[in-house]
Amino acid sequence: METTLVLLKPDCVAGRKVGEVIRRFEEADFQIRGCKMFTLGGELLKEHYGHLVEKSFFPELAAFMQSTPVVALALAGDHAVERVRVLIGPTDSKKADKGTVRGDFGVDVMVNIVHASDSNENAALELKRFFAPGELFDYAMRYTTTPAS
Ligand code: 3AN
Repeated sequence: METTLVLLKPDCVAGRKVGEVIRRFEEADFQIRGCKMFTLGGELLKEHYGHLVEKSFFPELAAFMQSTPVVALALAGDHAVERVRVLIGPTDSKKADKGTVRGDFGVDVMVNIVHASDSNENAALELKRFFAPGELFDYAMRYTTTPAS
């Protein structure tokens, strides 16, 4: 079991795809361990995109990421880091297959619906970045979701 960090970006939130994207993750057997909505502050954004601050497109990326609140998810499941990346498709939405989240809803490399951790090391860092310890939950299924007949 692994836990990975997913951010639902402004195009996902403003485009009302939050429910659909979360449905896909749940259907793929991921358990939501954490979920919160917030606006990305400048410091947090620079920390998260530290490897991109020097890039010419960073101001555009920052403006996009701060244009609406985002939703952070902590998703647990078998090989969660790799399986979530497969489910969302490659960074460039134009190169993503139909049936992947980015292939179905993304526009390009920036407007690409979601961010997801790309390694276990980064998942650990990113979960810590976006969730306080008390905001991550461990729980088991105790009630059925199938209505009694
Ligand atoms: P991923 O999010 O798939 O791990 P990274 O780490 O290469 O991809 O890029 C981080 C984010 O930076 C991307 N999700 C995208 O929003 C943005 N980005 C990457 N390349 C560009 C670019 N050429 N122009 C604008 N934004 C970009």
